[in-house]
Amino acid sequence: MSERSQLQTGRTAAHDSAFLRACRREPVPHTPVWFMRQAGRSLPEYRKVREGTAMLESCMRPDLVTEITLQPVRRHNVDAAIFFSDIVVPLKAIGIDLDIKPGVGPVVAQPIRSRADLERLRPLDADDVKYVTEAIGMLTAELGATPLIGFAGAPFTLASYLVEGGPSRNHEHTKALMYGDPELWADLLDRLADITAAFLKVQIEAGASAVQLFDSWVGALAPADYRRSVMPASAKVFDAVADYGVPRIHFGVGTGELLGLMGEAGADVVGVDWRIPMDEAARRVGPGKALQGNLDPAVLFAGHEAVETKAREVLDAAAKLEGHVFNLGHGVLPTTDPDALTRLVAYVHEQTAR
Ligand code: 1CP
Repeated sequence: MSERSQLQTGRTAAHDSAFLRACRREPVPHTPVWFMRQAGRSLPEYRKVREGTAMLESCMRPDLVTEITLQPVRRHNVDAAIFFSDIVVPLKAIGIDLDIKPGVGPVVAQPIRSRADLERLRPLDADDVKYVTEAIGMLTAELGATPLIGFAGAPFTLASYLVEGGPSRNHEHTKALMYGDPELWADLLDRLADITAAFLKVQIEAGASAVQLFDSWVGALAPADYRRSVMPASAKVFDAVADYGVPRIHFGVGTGELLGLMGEAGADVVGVDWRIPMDEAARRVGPGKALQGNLDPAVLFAGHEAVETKAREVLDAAAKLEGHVFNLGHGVLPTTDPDALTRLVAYVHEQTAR
């Protein structure tokens, strides 16, 4: 089979999956479930295959990426796989000097804060990330009817790592640039939008059935600032991949006040953290979009009875949604008991079987 027809077969096989149907707001056989950060972290089999290989190096090895992406699908019976990579991979691929430090996260050697620094952000070409295309080809062949979610960091969240130089609580350098030099800020976000769009296109063209834009830290902004300084760049990313017709998911943490605008930016599915109930989130997002969420990841430490009670609350609040993808309100915490995740998937499937 040619590469192209293999890709068509992969996406066609996944087309009627519960996950893609829910994203399209079509009737589903059961509420689909997947977990942000399901690949890696809490799984002993992940720690084993990662032994002796640095995080970024793992992301560039198609054999490892394939294995790590498949691990949670095998173990938990989730309804979708998420591609194992990181939001900073495309930045590394265009030559930004950065590393992912264990226990810390992405660290950038020379933060980007001036107009001259912008020149280091050249456009991303598919050839810069051949290992991504290769890994997704291997993965879709293995996954069959299970859809693969591709992802990227949104311009604001990427900018926050680039401008701060690493993880940040208050994003003060990022906000200083945003408020202090709006023109430079807009140019920075525009360049990041192009890089992000190119990275998502590579993943879709290689066979990803859906994409998620992670704007993890954008909840640090007020709605007016989001609308003025961030939304145009995120909207550019969503527009750039609209014609592929694959569902586009948009997620951030602490974004209760931004949900309407995040939907407006162009997503088909809006991710919700655990701070507001799903019915209230649906009211804020408005009609015509599916929602994803929103069990507090910390609930998984409370024992199965509590997990069931809290998962039932999520399902009840989501009962009238046009489309619901069950997920956590943020990523799986590293010390989570993997069995708690497996049981949660089974519980949601059983409770929602139609
Ligand atoms: O979801 C999955 O299972 C796929 C793998 C994945 C994803 C979707 C990884 C692997 N990273 C991401 C996205 C990502 N990376 C986000 C958005 C999601 C979120 O909000 O959690 C963010 C903000 C990052 C940046 C990042 N990379 C952090 C957070 C640092 C901070 O600011 O607090 C960290 C710790 C990393 C490293 C990383 N990425 C992925 C893994 C498995 C790890 C840990 C690797 C290690 O140290 O061995």
